[in-house]
Amino acid sequence: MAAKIGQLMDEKLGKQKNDVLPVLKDLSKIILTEGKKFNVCEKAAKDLPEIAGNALLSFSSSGNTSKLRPLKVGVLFSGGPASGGHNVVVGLYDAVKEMDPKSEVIGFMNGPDGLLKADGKILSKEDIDSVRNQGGFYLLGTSRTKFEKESDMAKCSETIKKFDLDGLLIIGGDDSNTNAAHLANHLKKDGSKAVVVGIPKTIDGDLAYLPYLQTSFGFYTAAMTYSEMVGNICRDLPSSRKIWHFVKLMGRSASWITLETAFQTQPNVALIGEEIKEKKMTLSQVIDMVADVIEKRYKAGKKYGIVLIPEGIVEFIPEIKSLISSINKAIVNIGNDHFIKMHINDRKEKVLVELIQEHERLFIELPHTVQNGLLSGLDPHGNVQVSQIASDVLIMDLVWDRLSQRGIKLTTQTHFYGYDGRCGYPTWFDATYTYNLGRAASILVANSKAGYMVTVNNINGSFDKWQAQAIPLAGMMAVEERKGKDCLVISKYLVNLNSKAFKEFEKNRDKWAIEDSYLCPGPVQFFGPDELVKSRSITMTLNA
Ligand code: FBP
Repeated sequence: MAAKIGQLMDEKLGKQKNDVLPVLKDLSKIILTEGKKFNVCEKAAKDLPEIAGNALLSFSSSGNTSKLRPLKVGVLFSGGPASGGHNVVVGLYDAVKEMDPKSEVIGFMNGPDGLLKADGKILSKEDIDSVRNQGGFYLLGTSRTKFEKESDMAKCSETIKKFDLDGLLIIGGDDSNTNAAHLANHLKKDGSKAVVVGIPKTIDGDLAYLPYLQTSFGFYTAAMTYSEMVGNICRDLPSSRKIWHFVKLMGRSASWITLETAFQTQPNVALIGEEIKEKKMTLSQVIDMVADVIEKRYKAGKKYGIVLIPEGIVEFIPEIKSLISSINKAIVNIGNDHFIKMHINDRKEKVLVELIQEHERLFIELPHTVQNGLLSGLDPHGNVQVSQIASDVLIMDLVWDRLSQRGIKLTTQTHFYGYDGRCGYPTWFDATYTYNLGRAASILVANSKAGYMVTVNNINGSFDKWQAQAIPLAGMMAVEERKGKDCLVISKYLVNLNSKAFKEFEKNRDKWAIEDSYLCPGPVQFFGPDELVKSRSITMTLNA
């Protein structure tokens, strides 16, 4: 039988050595230097006193060699998978084994659950070799469990003691790194020798803290995977010339993925949730905006095109956000466990009774698939599951109705590119970024630095200019209202209308709307010329 490409790719990528930042090559020579002290908000100073005084750390080479001790480091994935996660573990493993072959990396199974249940295993060389440069989180699995109660913290401490850990890497997004900060503080207060290091992950791109953290890993690979699929549609459009495609792209809140995919493919319309919110646009205005572009193209003889819709759009449209919040409250009143066991018609009936008239009217006008999505129950954080809401169908149906009123009939199709893009082979950028994050994290553990997120900065520049850094987690935190309570969290990095990336999009979108300026980037590249292989996201590069 002919070789299977999947097997060849796994083998070839598994053998591919990762580029190492010059400063991280000889681990025995690295020194950490304290820089800027971060201002922490009042609540962070009060709730996280053990780590609130941390200053920015930069990595440099001292010239002198020091003896490194064997380390035991735990690692877990938290939240949605993102390409590059395995390479954090690989980078960590290679580094601690270089420090001392007796070092061990303990992987906790199924995310934070594994830490709570002390379900960890020592990772072998075979484990590591099997995931080098591979997408997904399948080595360990993941979950969205939070450490919310004091008893959770105590369980984590016990596990850490049981495995005699010097450190723990939490690979996650904003919520997981919020968890990491609290656990770091708890362990330090307890006098534990183990330090917690946060690793910035999420395909959504909403974990950044400029100028210190320019992007989370996984974002670029996901955006490029979606761009490949959108680009293929873009090639179909002027070929078959008959369909309007409505494509929903993942990204729970932020519209970064949609913006990046827009740069990569130049679609006719890309809706940006943050713009809709800032301009306080109603659902009807959003529908008009899309319908106007379609009508213009229709009059120019073009009955085809593509609209990109961020997954989180519904939460940016004020009246829908308010409806979601009422449904959220209604489900809490009914009891989520009871609610999800009910038949969909009964769920609808129960919820409608709880809604005010204005929300009831809006709900009834929504397409059935959207109604069902809104009634799919709450996620583990107690929120309506936005990814279950068919916002592509919502926009498509309403645009279709609006254009019918204008005498225009369309052929339409919806798509949801979500889980399809989270676990692809990492781009060179994500593979390299994460490998170096893992290596840099080992140095924080070796130096007992608690309460930091490790980053690599200047990543918009050439590889030799990249710089390893560690940012104080407490300094990244702010107070936000969550479920009616003031909580200390890492704020989401949303698309800012004054950012260079958004301005660039704004400058081009009218042209993309009418002309066929489509681009088709093709698959993620790992081998070939540097300008393809070593590419980075346009949004991150502009905003840097
Ligand atoms: P993280 O923020 O945990 O990285 O997850 C992001 C994401 O992929 C979103 O884009 C999406 O809305 C969500 O996860 C889906 O979550 P789940 O895997 O739990 O369905």
